Amino acid sequence: MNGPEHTPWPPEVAARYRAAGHWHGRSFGSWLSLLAAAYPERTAVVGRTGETEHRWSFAELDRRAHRLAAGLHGLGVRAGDNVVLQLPNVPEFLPVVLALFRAGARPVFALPAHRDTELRHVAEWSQATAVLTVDTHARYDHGALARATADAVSSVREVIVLDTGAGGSTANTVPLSGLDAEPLELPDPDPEGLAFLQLSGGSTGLPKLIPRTHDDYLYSVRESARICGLRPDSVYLAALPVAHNFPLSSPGVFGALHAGAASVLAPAPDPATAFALVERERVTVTGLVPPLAAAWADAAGRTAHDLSSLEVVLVGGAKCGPELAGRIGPALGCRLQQVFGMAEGLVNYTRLDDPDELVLTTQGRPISPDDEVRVVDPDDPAAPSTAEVEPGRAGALLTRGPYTIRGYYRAAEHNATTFTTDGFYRTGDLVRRTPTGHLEVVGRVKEQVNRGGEKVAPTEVEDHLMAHPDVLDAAVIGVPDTYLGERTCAYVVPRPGGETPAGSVLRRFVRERGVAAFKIPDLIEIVPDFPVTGVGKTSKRELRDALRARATEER
Ligand code: OOB
Repeated sequence: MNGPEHTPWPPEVAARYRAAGHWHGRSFGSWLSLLAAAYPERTAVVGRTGETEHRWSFAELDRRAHRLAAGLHGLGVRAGDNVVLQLPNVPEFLPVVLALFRAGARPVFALPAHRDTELRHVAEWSQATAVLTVDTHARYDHGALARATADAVSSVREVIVLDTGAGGSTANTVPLSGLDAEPLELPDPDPEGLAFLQLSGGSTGLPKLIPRTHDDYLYSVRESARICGLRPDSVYLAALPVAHNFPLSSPGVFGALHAGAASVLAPAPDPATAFALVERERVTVTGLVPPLAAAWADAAGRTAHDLSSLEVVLVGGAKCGPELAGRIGPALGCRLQQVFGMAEGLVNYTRLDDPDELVLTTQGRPISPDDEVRVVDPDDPAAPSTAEVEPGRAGALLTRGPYTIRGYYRAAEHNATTFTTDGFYRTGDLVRRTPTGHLEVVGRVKEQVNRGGEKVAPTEVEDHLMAHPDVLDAAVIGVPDTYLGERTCAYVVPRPGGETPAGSVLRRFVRERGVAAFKIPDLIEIVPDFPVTGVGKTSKRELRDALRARATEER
């Protein structure tokens, strides 16, 4: 853990973004005040907490965020504090996040799927002073998880729990409902300062923290709302876990707020749950990962629910190929918008008026005219950021711009390789650029498995497997999967002279170490050794290529 919290843009670049009108110099708190003044009576958020249905107007959301900010302040939460947030799709998510912004505290957006190792890691790395969570969600006791995190990480002083009536551990925790106090005048945070930390999908080890500022994120929110055609009478359905960058801001619940539109928080993204909400709330727009889009498209033909309000469905997080892309619009009676984004910044959208050819075959083009995109030779890691491959050829995508970070949070060493010296982020994605500036994602150079939008860092899973006493070595790779696009396969070399562990034993072992379920290997193959392709030590990349070739042969 070293290096600065946030690598600022060079002053002359920041001045350019301000002059161009990208950065407004406004914090999220003052943004909400403006929205509440502009749309006081309009519905901002609809959702369910346990058995209770909530429907809050912009004025009510603003009021709650003010009172909660004062309550958090009363508890000792201060400007500059990091607060690990683990909430499912409950309506409280929005007032909580906006209250933290108002208090100048920074939410660290954990996903509901994260477990002990991830929570402990992010709490430690961010030196969080509090964890804010839900009592029980999907039969898992998040109160107990938060308490265990606080016990393990000395910076964490408070555990705050939203009571949904689902039970679970609340010993030594503060009820969220108790943080309700008369609004205070709190100093407005610096718009160019840190607003929150997102978790990276990661390709090496545990997730990195992504520091986003008020100015940079609000720019991407405003432009996303515009590019996705949101209006005050739009209704956005947050089907995916709302703390993820896609349903948060692409255009997401923040984009909906910006447009004066309502956000409906779905407790689960399956067609049965979501279609009922689409019909009841007259949902106009939502965002889905490709496997869900496929499930929705399949289910649409059989449903009795009225989906006619749907206008736009965004699909992204993982590659949506032309075949699936072609099915979505006709099946759901809406326009498809592809989105290729990353929590580090850059977001690409196909535009609503793009020709079908581009919408079906590309993942969109950048939000901003000031997003700089370079497509470079992937085999030359030292390639200067200006040496680009020939037009139309695939290459590694580098980017910098008004809402793309210049460095991860306190990760100087990692930053030195993930960013070029002139500030470009190495996305690790392989893309081809069309003459129109649209990007087609054709692969990846980073060590990552994209499991239907959920990102798995192979080394993280390998480390868990190698902690087992009977495991000598492990290598995790992605193998093609018709539903998820890819799923994980762990190749495991047993320790000589020991027991050969069964796959089910290893899966349970990894689960019990406390990791998100999507990281538990889908397949486990026990192998006597790893194929060696050269002389001496096999590189990870060669190993993966050899295993992938073998997996393909065996299919
Ligand atoms: C989104 O964000 P992250 O941070 O979970 O993951 C980013 C990575 C990208 O670097 C790329 O490898 C992959 O996810 N990805 C796609 C994709 N969208 C994301 N790969 C192929 N096709 C796509 N359409 O996943 C994210 C953030 C904001 C909006 C949408 C997705």
